[in-house]
Amino acid sequence: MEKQLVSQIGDRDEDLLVEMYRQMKQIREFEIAAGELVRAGEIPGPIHPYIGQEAIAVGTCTALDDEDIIGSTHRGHGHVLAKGADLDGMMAELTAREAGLNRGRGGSMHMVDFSLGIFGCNAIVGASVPHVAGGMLSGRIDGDDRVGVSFFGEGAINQGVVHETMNMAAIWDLPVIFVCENNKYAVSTDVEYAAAGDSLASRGEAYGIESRTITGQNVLTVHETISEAVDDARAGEGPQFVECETYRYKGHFSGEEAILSDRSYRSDEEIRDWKENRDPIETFGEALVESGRVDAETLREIDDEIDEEVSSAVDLATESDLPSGDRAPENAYADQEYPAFPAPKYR
Ligand SMILES: Cc1ncc(C[n+]2csc(CCOP(=O)(O)OP(=O)(O)O)c2C)c(N)n1
Repeated sequence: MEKQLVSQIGDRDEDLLVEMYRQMKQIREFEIAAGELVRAGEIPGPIHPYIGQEAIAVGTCTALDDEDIIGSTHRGHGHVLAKGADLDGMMAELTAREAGLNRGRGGSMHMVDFSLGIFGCNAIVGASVPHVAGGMLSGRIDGDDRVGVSFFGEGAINQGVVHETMNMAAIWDLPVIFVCENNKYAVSTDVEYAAAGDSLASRGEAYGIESRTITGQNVLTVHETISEAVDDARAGEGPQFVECETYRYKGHFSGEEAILSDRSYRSDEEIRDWKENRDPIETFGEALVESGRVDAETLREIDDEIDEEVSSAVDLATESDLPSGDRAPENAYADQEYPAFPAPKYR
Protein backbone atom coordinates (compact mmCIF):
# COMPACT_ATOMS: atom_id res chain seq x y z
CA MET A 1 0.00 0.00 0.00
CA GLU A 2 2.85 2.33 0.82
CA LYS A 3 4.18 2.17 -2.76
CA GLN A 4 0.76 2.94 -4.13
CA LEU A 5 0.43 5.82 -1.71
CA VAL A 6 3.73 7.31 -2.87
CA SER A 7 2.50 7.43 -6.46
CA GLN A 8 -0.88 8.80 -5.38
CA ILE A 9 0.85 11.57 -3.42
CA GLY A 10 2.47 12.82 -6.66
CA ASP A 11 2.21 16.61 -6.75
CA ARG A 12 -0.85 16.92 -4.51
CA ASP A 13 -1.19 20.06 -2.48
CA GLU A 14 1.25 19.81 0.43
CA ASP A 15 -1.04 21.59 2.88
CA LEU A 16 -3.76 19.03 2.24
CA LEU A 17 -1.35 16.12 2.70
CA VAL A 18 -0.08 17.50 5.99
CA GLU A 19 -3.61 18.24 7.13
CA MET A 20 -4.69 14.67 6.41
CA TYR A 21 -1.81 13.28 8.45
CA ARG A 22 -2.50 15.76 11.27
CA GLN A 23 -6.20 14.92 11.43
CA MET A 24 -5.67 11.14 11.46
CA LYS A 25 -3.07 11.47 14.18
CA GLN A 26 -5.31 13.79 16.18
CA ILE A 27 -8.20 11.31 16.06
CA ARG A 28 -5.94 8.46 17.18
CA GLU A 29 -4.39 10.39 20.07
CA PHE A 30 -7.80 11.70 21.13
CA GLU A 31 -9.09 8.16 21.35
CA ILE A 32 -6.04 6.78 23.16
CA ALA A 33 -6.47 9.55 25.75
CA ALA A 34 -10.22 8.89 25.95
CA GLY A 35 -9.52 5.19 26.61
CA GLU A 36 -7.24 6.19 29.49
CA LEU A 37 -9.96 8.45 30.89
CA VAL A 38 -12.42 5.54 30.79
CA ARG A 39 -9.97 3.35 32.71
CA ALA A 40 -9.43 6.15 35.23
CA GLY A 41 -13.18 6.26 35.84
CA GLU A 42 -13.46 9.82 34.47
CA ILE A 43 -15.99 9.00 31.74
CA PRO A 44 -19.46 7.90 32.76
CA GLY A 45 -20.32 5.07 30.36
CA PRO A 46 -18.43 3.34 27.57
CA ILE A 47 -16.82 4.66 24.41
CA HIS A 48 -16.59 2.93 21.04
CA PRO A 49 -13.04 3.43 19.75
CA TYR A 50 -12.51 4.32 16.07
CA ILE A 51 -8.79 3.44 16.17
CA GLY A 52 -7.75 1.84 12.86
CA GLN A 53 -10.51 3.49 10.81
CA GLU A 54 -9.18 7.08 10.81
CA ALA A 55 -8.53 7.27 7.05
CA ILE A 56 -12.25 7.01 6.31
CA ALA A 57 -13.33 9.99 8.43
CA VAL A 58 -10.41 12.11 7.22
CA GLY A 59 -10.46 11.07 3.55
CA THR A 60 -14.19 11.77 3.50
CA CYS A 61 -14.42 15.03 5.42
CA THR A 62 -11.50 16.59 3.53
CA ALA A 63 -13.57 16.05 0.36
CA LEU A 64 -16.46 18.11 1.79
CA ASP A 65 -17.15 21.84 1.95
CA ASP A 66 -17.70 23.41 5.36
CA GLU A 67 -21.42 23.77 4.63
CA ASP A 68 -21.87 20.06 3.80
CA ILE A 69 -23.31 17.84 6.47
CA ILE A 70 -22.50 14.53 8.08
CA GLY A 71 -24.49 12.06 10.17
CA SER A 72 -22.57 9.74 12.45
CA THR A 73 -22.78 6.61 14.58
CA HIS A 74 -22.00 5.27 18.06
CA ARG A 75 -18.35 5.17 16.85
CA GLY A 76 -18.36 8.84 15.91
CA HIS A 77 -15.43 10.68 17.50
CA GLY A 78 -13.36 10.46 14.31
CA HIS A 79 -16.15 11.76 12.07
CA VAL A 80 -16.90 14.69 14.34
CA LEU A 81 -13.25 15.68 14.78
CA ALA A 82 -12.59 15.42 11.04
CA LYS A 83 -15.56 17.71 10.35
CA GLY A 84 -13.91 20.31 12.55
CA ALA A 85 -15.46 19.96 16.02
CA ASP A 86 -13.57 21.49 18.90
CA LEU A 87 -11.20 18.96 20.49
CA ASP A 88 -11.38 20.52 23.96
CA GLY A 89 -15.16 20.56 23.82
CA MET A 90 -15.26 16.92 22.72
CA MET A 91 -12.99 15.72 25.52
CA ALA A 92 -15.01 17.68 28.08
CA GLU A 93 -18.19 16.24 26.60
CA LEU A 94 -16.84 12.75 27.30
CA THR A 95 -16.33 13.60 30.97
CA ALA A 96 -19.82 15.17 31.14
CA ARG A 97 -18.59 18.70 31.91
CA GLU A 98 -20.36 22.01 31.39
CA ALA A 99 -17.44 22.95 29.06
CA GLY A 100 -18.39 20.04 26.79
CA LEU A 101 -19.40 20.40 23.16
CA ASN A 102 -23.00 19.80 24.22
CA ARG A 103 -22.51 21.04 27.77
CA GLY A 104 -21.95 17.51 29.02
CA ARG A 105 -25.53 16.44 28.27
CA GLY A 106 -24.81 14.14 25.33
CA GLY A 107 -21.57 12.29 25.96
CA SER A 108 -19.66 10.08 23.57
CA MET A 109 -22.56 8.82 21.48
CA HIS A 110 -24.52 12.06 21.11
CA MET A 111 -22.08 14.74 20.02
CA VAL A 112 -23.68 17.37 17.80
CA ASP A 113 -22.57 20.66 16.25
CA PHE A 114 -25.10 22.03 13.78
CA SER A 115 -22.90 25.05 13.07
CA LEU A 116 -20.37 22.68 11.46
CA GLY A 117 -22.97 20.58 9.65
CA ILE A 118 -22.61 17.77 12.18
CA PHE A 119 -26.08 16.30 12.51
CA GLY A 120 -25.00 14.11 15.37
CA CYS A 121 -23.63 10.81 16.50
CA ASN A 122 -26.33 8.29 17.28
CA ALA A 123 -26.48 5.29 19.60
CA ILE A 124 -29.20 3.62 17.53
CA VAL A 125 -27.65 1.64 14.70
CA GLY A 126 -28.61 3.18 11.34
CA ALA A 127 -30.64 6.01 12.88
CA SER A 128 -28.64 8.94 11.57
CA VAL A 129 -28.94 7.68 7.98
CA PRO A 130 -32.49 9.09 7.47
CA HIS A 131 -31.48 12.28 9.30
CA VAL A 132 -28.98 13.05 6.56
CA ALA A 133 -31.45 12.22 3.79
CA GLY A 134 -34.06 14.44 5.46
CA GLY A 135 -31.52 17.25 5.61
CA MET A 136 -30.78 16.79 1.93
CA LEU A 137 -34.47 16.81 1.03
CA SER A 138 -34.78 20.07 2.92
CA GLY A 139 -31.68 21.40 1.14
CA ARG A 140 -33.18 20.50 -2.25
CA ILE A 141 -36.40 22.32 -1.37
CA ASP A 142 -34.39 25.37 -0.29
CA GLY A 143 -32.39 25.18 -3.53
CA ASP A 144 -28.94 24.97 -1.99
CA ASP A 145 -26.15 22.73 -3.23
CA ARG A 146 -24.99 21.01 -0.07
CA VAL A 147 -24.26 17.31 0.00
CA GLY A 148 -24.65 15.03 3.01
CA VAL A 149 -22.53 12.09 4.08
CA SER A 150 -24.11 9.35 6.11
CA PHE A 151 -21.56 7.20 7.93
CA PHE A 152 -22.71 3.76 9.09
CA GLY A 153 -21.22 0.35 9.81
CA GLU A 154 -21.72 -2.88 7.88
CA GLY A 155 -24.02 -4.04 10.70
CA ALA A 156 -26.38 -1.18 9.86
CA ILE A 157 -26.64 -2.31 6.23
CA ASN A 158 -29.25 -4.84 7.34
CA GLN A 159 -31.41 -2.23 9.04
CA GLY A 160 -34.77 -1.52 7.37
CA VAL A 161 -34.38 2.22 7.82
CA VAL A 162 -31.16 2.20 5.80
CA HIS A 163 -32.95 0.50 2.91
CA GLU A 164 -35.95 2.84 3.09
CA THR A 165 -33.56 5.77 3.06
CA MET A 166 -31.55 4.48 0.10
CA ASN A 167 -34.78 3.96 -1.83
CA MET A 168 -36.12 7.44 -1.09
CA ALA A 169 -32.78 9.10 -1.76
CA ALA A 170 -32.65 7.31 -5.12
CA ILE A 171 -36.18 8.16 -6.27
CA TRP A 172 -35.73 11.81 -5.24
CA ASP A 173 -32.12 12.09 -6.48
CA LEU A 174 -30.99 13.35 -3.10
CA PRO A 175 -27.29 14.28 -2.81
CA VAL A 176 -26.56 11.73 -0.09
CA ILE A 177 -23.30 9.78 0.03
CA PHE A 178 -23.77 6.55 1.92
CA VAL A 179 -20.40 5.66 3.46
CA CYS A 180 -20.51 2.12 4.79
CA GLU A 181 -17.53 1.38 7.05
CA ASN A 182 -17.12 -2.36 6.80
CA ASN A 183 -14.90 -3.25 9.76
CA LYS A 184 -16.03 -6.90 9.50
CA TYR A 185 -17.73 -7.24 12.88
CA ALA A 186 -21.01 -5.91 14.27
CA VAL A 187 -20.13 -6.33 17.95
CA SER A 188 -18.96 -9.96 17.52
CA THR A 189 -20.97 -11.01 14.47
CA ASP A 190 -18.87 -11.52 11.33
CA VAL A 191 -20.21 -9.81 8.20
CA GLU A 192 -19.59 -13.05 6.27
CA TYR A 193 -22.24 -14.65 8.42
CA ALA A 194 -24.65 -11.75 8.78
CA ALA A 195 -24.93 -10.16 5.33
CA ALA A 196 -26.57 -12.07 2.48
CA GLY A 197 -25.62 -11.55 -1.14
CA ASP A 198 -22.35 -11.15 -2.99
CA SER A 199 -21.26 -7.78 -1.69
CA LEU A 200 -22.41 -4.86 0.41
CA ALA A 201 -22.15 -2.56 -2.59
CA SER A 202 -24.80 -4.67 -4.31
CA ARG A 203 -27.26 -3.30 -1.74
CA GLY A 204 -26.74 0.18 -3.16
CA GLU A 205 -26.82 -1.10 -6.75
CA ALA A 206 -30.23 -2.66 -6.07
CA TYR A 207 -31.62 0.86 -5.75
CA GLY A 208 -29.85 2.09 -8.88
CA ILE A 209 -27.29 3.95 -6.79
CA GLU A 210 -23.73 4.19 -8.12
CA SER A 211 -21.86 1.91 -5.72
CA ARG A 212 -18.18 1.12 -5.15
CA THR A 213 -16.02 -0.88 -2.75
CA ILE A 214 -12.63 0.54 -1.80
CA THR A 215 -9.97 0.12 0.87
CA GLY A 216 -10.66 2.28 3.88
CA GLN A 217 -7.01 2.17 4.96
CA ASN A 218 -5.65 4.50 2.28
CA VAL A 219 -6.63 8.08 3.04
CA LEU A 220 -5.95 9.23 -0.53
CA THR A 221 -8.08 6.49 -2.08
CA VAL A 222 -10.92 7.43 0.25
CA HIS A 223 -10.45 11.13 -0.51
CA GLU A 224 -10.37 10.58 -4.28
CA THR A 225 -13.41 8.29 -4.30
CA ILE A 226 -15.49 10.51 -2.04
CA SER A 227 -14.46 13.62 -4.00
CA GLU A 228 -15.86 12.02 -7.16
CA ALA A 229 -19.00 10.96 -5.33
CA VAL A 230 -19.42 14.49 -3.96
CA ASP A 231 -19.00 16.03 -7.44
CA ASP A 232 -21.61 13.66 -8.88
CA ALA A 233 -24.06 14.17 -6.03
CA ARG A 234 -23.64 17.95 -6.16
CA ALA A 235 -24.15 17.91 -9.91
CA GLY A 236 -27.59 16.39 -9.38
CA GLU A 237 -26.72 12.79 -10.23
CA GLY A 238 -28.34 11.50 -7.06
CA PRO A 239 -27.05 9.42 -4.17
CA GLN A 240 -23.78 7.48 -4.13
CA PHE A 241 -22.73 4.44 -2.11
CA VAL A 242 -19.15 3.76 -1.02
CA GLU A 243 -18.20 0.69 0.99
CA CYS A 244 -14.84 1.15 2.76
CA GLU A 245 -13.10 -2.02 3.93
CA THR A 246 -11.49 -1.40 7.28
CA TYR A 247 -10.77 -2.81 10.72
CA ARG A 248 -11.13 -1.67 14.30
CA TYR A 249 -8.11 -2.46 16.43
CA LYS A 250 -9.92 -2.23 19.75
CA GLY A 251 -12.93 -4.04 21.10
CA HIS A 252 -16.44 -3.06 20.07
CA PHE A 253 -16.60 -0.86 23.17
CA SER A 254 -14.17 0.21 25.86
CA GLY A 255 -15.19 -2.58 28.25
CA GLU A 256 -14.95 -5.45 25.79
CA GLU A 257 -11.52 -6.79 26.70
CA ALA A 258 -12.58 -6.98 30.36
CA ILE A 259 -15.59 -9.20 29.68
CA LEU A 260 -14.39 -11.37 26.79
CA SER A 261 -11.39 -13.09 28.38
CA ASP A 262 -10.48 -16.00 26.05
CA ARG A 263 -13.81 -16.18 24.18
CA SER A 264 -12.67 -13.70 21.57
CA TYR A 265 -14.41 -13.69 18.19
CA ARG A 266 -11.27 -12.78 16.27
CA SER A 267 -7.73 -14.03 16.28
CA ASP A 268 -4.61 -12.22 17.45
CA GLU A 269 -3.08 -12.94 14.03
CA GLU A 270 -5.91 -11.14 12.26
CA ILE A 271 -5.61 -8.08 14.48
CA ARG A 272 -1.83 -8.04 14.14
CA ASP A 273 -2.03 -8.34 10.37
CA TRP A 274 -4.19 -5.20 10.04
CA LYS A 275 -2.11 -3.23 12.52
CA GLU A 276 1.26 -4.14 11.08
CA ASN A 277 0.48 -4.15 7.39
CA ARG A 278 -2.38 -1.72 6.80
CA ASP A 279 -2.25 0.94 9.45
CA PRO A 280 -3.62 4.11 7.79
CA ILE A 281 -1.42 6.56 9.71
CA GLU A 282 1.86 4.65 9.67
CA THR A 283 1.65 3.86 5.97
CA PHE A 284 0.68 7.41 5.06
CA GLY A 285 3.43 8.95 7.21
CA GLU A 286 6.03 6.62 5.68
CA ALA A 287 4.80 7.35 2.16
CA LEU A 288 4.90 11.10 2.77
CA VAL A 289 8.55 10.87 3.78
CA GLU A 290 9.43 8.43 0.99
CA SER A 291 7.82 10.69 -1.61
CA GLY A 292 10.08 13.50 -0.48
CA ARG A 293 7.09 15.83 -0.08
CA VAL A 294 7.10 16.03 3.73
CA ASP A 295 10.12 15.35 5.91
CA ALA A 296 10.17 13.16 9.00
CA GLU A 297 10.99 16.14 11.23
CA THR A 298 7.78 17.93 10.19
CA LEU A 299 5.74 14.83 11.05
CA ARG A 300 7.45 14.60 14.44
CA GLU A 301 6.60 18.23 15.13
CA ILE A 302 2.98 17.56 14.27
CA ASP A 303 2.98 14.54 16.61
CA ASP A 304 4.36 16.70 19.42
CA GLU A 305 1.80 19.44 18.84
CA ILE A 306 -1.00 16.90 18.98
CA ASP A 307 0.35 15.39 22.20
CA GLU A 308 0.22 18.82 23.81
CA GLU A 309 -3.20 19.64 22.40
CA VAL A 310 -4.65 16.35 23.68
CA SER A 311 -3.07 16.53 27.10
CA SER A 312 -4.37 20.07 27.60
CA ALA A 313 -7.84 18.86 26.54
CA VAL A 314 -7.60 16.09 29.14
CA ASP A 315 -6.75 18.67 31.83
CA LEU A 316 -9.78 20.75 30.88
CA ALA A 317 -11.98 17.67 30.78
CA THR A 318 -10.99 16.55 34.24
CA GLU A 319 -10.68 19.90 35.98
CA SER A 320 -13.63 21.93 34.72
CA ASP A 321 -17.06 22.14 36.33
CA LEU A 322 -19.74 19.50 36.22
CA PRO A 323 -23.19 20.84 35.27
CA SER A 324 -25.11 21.78 38.39
CA GLY A 325 -28.15 19.65 39.25
CA ASP A 326 -30.59 22.56 39.28
CA ARG A 327 -29.92 23.13 35.58
CA ALA A 328 -30.88 19.58 34.61
CA PRO A 329 -34.21 20.55 32.95
CA GLU A 330 -32.40 22.96 30.61
CA ASN A 331 -32.55 21.84 26.97
CA ALA A 332 -35.42 19.44 27.68
CA TYR A 333 -37.64 21.85 25.72
CA ALA A 334 -36.63 24.13 22.88
CA ASP A 335 -37.05 27.76 23.85
CA GLN A 336 -35.43 29.23 20.81
CA GLU A 337 -35.05 28.55 17.11
CA TYR A 338 -32.25 26.12 16.29
CA PRO A 339 -31.14 26.36 12.70
CA ALA A 340 -30.90 22.85 11.34
CA PHE A 341 -28.32 24.03 8.84
CA PRO A 342 -25.69 26.72 8.66
CA ALA A 343 -26.86 29.63 6.45
CA PRO A 344 -27.85 28.18 3.05
CA LYS A 345 -25.69 28.78 0.03
CA TYR A 346 -27.97 29.31 -2.95
CA ARG A 347 -26.97 28.40 -6.48
C1 LIG B 1 -31.23 -0.60 16.37
C2 LIG B 1 -30.10 -1.12 17.23
N1 LIG B 1 -29.90 -2.47 17.33
C3 LIG B 1 -28.89 -2.94 18.09
C4 LIG B 1 -28.08 -2.07 18.79
C5 LIG B 1 -26.90 -2.62 19.62
N2 LIG B 1 -25.67 -2.36 18.88
C6 LIG B 1 -24.90 -1.30 19.14
S1 LIG B 1 -23.59 -1.18 18.10
C7 LIG B 1 -24.02 -2.60 17.31
C8 LIG B 1 -23.18 -3.14 16.19
C9 LIG B 1 -23.08 -2.18 15.05
O1 LIG B 1 -22.22 -2.70 14.10
P1 LIG B 1 -21.85 -1.85 12.84
O2 LIG B 1 -23.04 -1.14 12.31
O3 LIG B 1 -21.12 -2.75 11.91
O4 LIG B 1 -20.87 -0.73 13.41
P2 LIG B 1 -19.49 -0.93 14.14
O5 LIG B 1 -19.80 -1.11 15.61
O6 LIG B 1 -18.83 -2.11 13.55
O7 LIG B 1 -18.76 0.34 13.90
C10 LIG B 1 -25.19 -3.13 17.85
C11 LIG B 1 -25.82 -4.36 17.37
C12 LIG B 1 -28.34 -0.69 18.68
N3 LIG B 1 -27.58 0.20 19.31
N4 LIG B 1 -29.33 -0.23 17.87
